[in-house]
Amino acid sequence: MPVVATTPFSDQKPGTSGLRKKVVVFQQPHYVENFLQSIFDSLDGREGQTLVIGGDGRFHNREVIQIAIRMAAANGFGRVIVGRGGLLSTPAASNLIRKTKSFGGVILSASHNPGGPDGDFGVKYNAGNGGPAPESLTDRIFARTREISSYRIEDAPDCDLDRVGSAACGAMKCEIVDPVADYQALMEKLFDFDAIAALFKSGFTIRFDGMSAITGPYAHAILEKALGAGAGSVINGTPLPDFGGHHPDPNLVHAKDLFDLMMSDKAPDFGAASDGDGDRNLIIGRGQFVTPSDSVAMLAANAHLAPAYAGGIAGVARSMPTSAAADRVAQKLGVKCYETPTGWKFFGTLLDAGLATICGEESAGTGSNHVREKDGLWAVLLWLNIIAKRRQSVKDIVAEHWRTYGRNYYSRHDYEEIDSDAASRLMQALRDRLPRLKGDALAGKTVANADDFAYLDPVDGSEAKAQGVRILFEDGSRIVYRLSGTGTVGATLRIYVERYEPDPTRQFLETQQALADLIKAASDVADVAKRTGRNAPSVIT
Ligand code: VG1
Ligand code: CO
Repeated sequence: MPVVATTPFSDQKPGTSGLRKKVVVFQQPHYVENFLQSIFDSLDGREGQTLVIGGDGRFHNREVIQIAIRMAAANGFGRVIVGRGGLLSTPAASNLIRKTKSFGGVILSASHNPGGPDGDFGVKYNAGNGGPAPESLTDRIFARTREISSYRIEDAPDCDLDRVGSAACGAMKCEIVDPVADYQALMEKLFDFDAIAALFKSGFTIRFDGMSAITGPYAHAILEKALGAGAGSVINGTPLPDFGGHHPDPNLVHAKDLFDLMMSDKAPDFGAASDGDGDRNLIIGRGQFVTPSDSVAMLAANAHLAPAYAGGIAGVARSMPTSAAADRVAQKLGVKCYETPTGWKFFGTLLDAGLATICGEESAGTGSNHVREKDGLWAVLLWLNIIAKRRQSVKDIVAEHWRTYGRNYYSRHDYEEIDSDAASRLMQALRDRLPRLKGDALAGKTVANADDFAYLDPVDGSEAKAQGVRILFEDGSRIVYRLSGTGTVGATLRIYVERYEPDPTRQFLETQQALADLIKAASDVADVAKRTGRNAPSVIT
C-alpha cells in the first residue's frame, strides 16, 4: 500500500465549519491529502468501518472525492458510501451517516462561498452522530497537520461515480447511492406531505432558487415531483461547478432577484432559496421577508403542526448572535432556550442529549433533531407544512407572531476582507474596554453589561471562550462583535444589532431605520471607520 512522504502545511486550521481555502491552495501537491490523513489519524477505531463521502459539486469536487475514496481504502475503512456524481448536500450527508450507522463522513464544501477555479473549496469531517466534528476533534486534527510526515493512498483506478451500485477500491467496498432518496424518505416521515400537496393543488405558488448549487436535485424531486408544485417552481436547479458565476449565499444581497420578485405584484405566495451545500435557507413570503432569527422563533412556535413535532419540542437552541426572538417562544412553551457559540457543532451535544429539538442561527441556518446539521429544505418544508395547516399567508403569520411575542428588530453588518491585523486589534481594543462600558449611555440606552461570550457545554462540560464581544442594554437591546471563521481572504468583522419592540403600533418600521441609533453606536464604539478604513459595511443582512 503506497505511503507517500510529505511535509506539514502550517495553515490547516479548521474554522467555524471545517477547512476552507481558495481552490488554488487545495490544488497544491499533497495539500488535501495531508488534511485527510490528519483527519483519519485522529479517528480511533476506524478499521473496517463505513465512511460517507460527498460534496456540493463545486469545482475540484470530483478530484477530491476520488482521492478521499483511495485514502479511505488505504486507511482501513471497510466501506465508503458516496453520493452519485460525488454529490451530497450537507444535511443529506448527515442523514446518511446516521441512517447507515457510519463511523463518520467527509463533506467537501465551502458552503455559501463562491466556487470555480478562482473560488473556494473546503473539507469538513462529521462524526458518527452526523454532526460537525466537535472542537476536541478539530483540535486533534489541527495538531496532526503540523507534524504529519506521510499519508496513505491506495493505488487503484478511479471509481465510476455516476453509476449507482457497488464497486471496490482495493479491499474496501465502494457504494454509489442516489443522493436524494434517503433524504426524501426522511422528509416524508417528518412532514404532512398530503397537506402540503393539497395546498399546492389549491393554487398556492412557490419559487425556489437552487442558486445552481446542491439543493436543485432535492428541490426538483421533493417540491415539484412529490408535492406537485408546478414545473418551473424550482429555478437554477442544476448544480454547476462555479454556481453559474454567482455567490450561493441565500441572503438579500446575493438572492436579490428572488427578493425583488417577492416584493413585486408578480410574486408567488412563497419564495425560498438555499446555499452552496444546502444547509441554509432564505424564506420570503409575498411582500414579507422573514429574518432568519425570526424564522427560528416562528418555526419553534408552530412546529407542533408538523407530524414529527406534534408531541411538542424539548427545547430550543440558538447561537449567541441570533436574536432573542426564540427565547420568548421557548418561555411561552415552558421549555429551555440554550445560547451557544456560532457554528452548528455546538448544537450537537444538546440534540444528542434530547435537550433541544429546534436550533437556529441568524446566518440563515435552521434545523432540528432529525439530523445534526442545519437543513435548508427542511426549513422550507416546515414553513409549507405550517402554512398548509394554518392557511394563512407568511405576512399574516409574521404579523400575528410579532403581536403575540413582540418584534426583535435585527440586522447584521459585515465588513469583509479587511486587514487581519487591524481586525484583531479592533477586537482587542473592544475587549480592553469591556470593564468600563457597564453603566455607559449609548444610543440613548444604558449598558447593563458587557462581556466576551464564553460557553460551558451543559452536556460534556467542554468550554469555548472568546466567542464574541457583547454589549447588553437594560432594555434587552444588544450589540455583538465577532470575527468570521469561514472567510478565506483577510478577516471579516461581523456586527450584530438587535432591539426589542413590544408595541404593536411600532413593529412595522424599516429595519435599518429602527436600528439606526444602535448601528451608529456600534461602529463608533469599535472605531470601525478608523481601524478598518471602511465607511460602510460590505454586506447588510
Ligand atoms: C458563518 C455563520 C455561522 C455558520 C457558519 C457556517 O460562520 O456566521 O452562523 O454556522 O458560517 O455556515 P462565520 O464564522 O463566518 O460567522 V455554512 O452554511 O458555511 O456551513
Ligand atoms: Co452552508
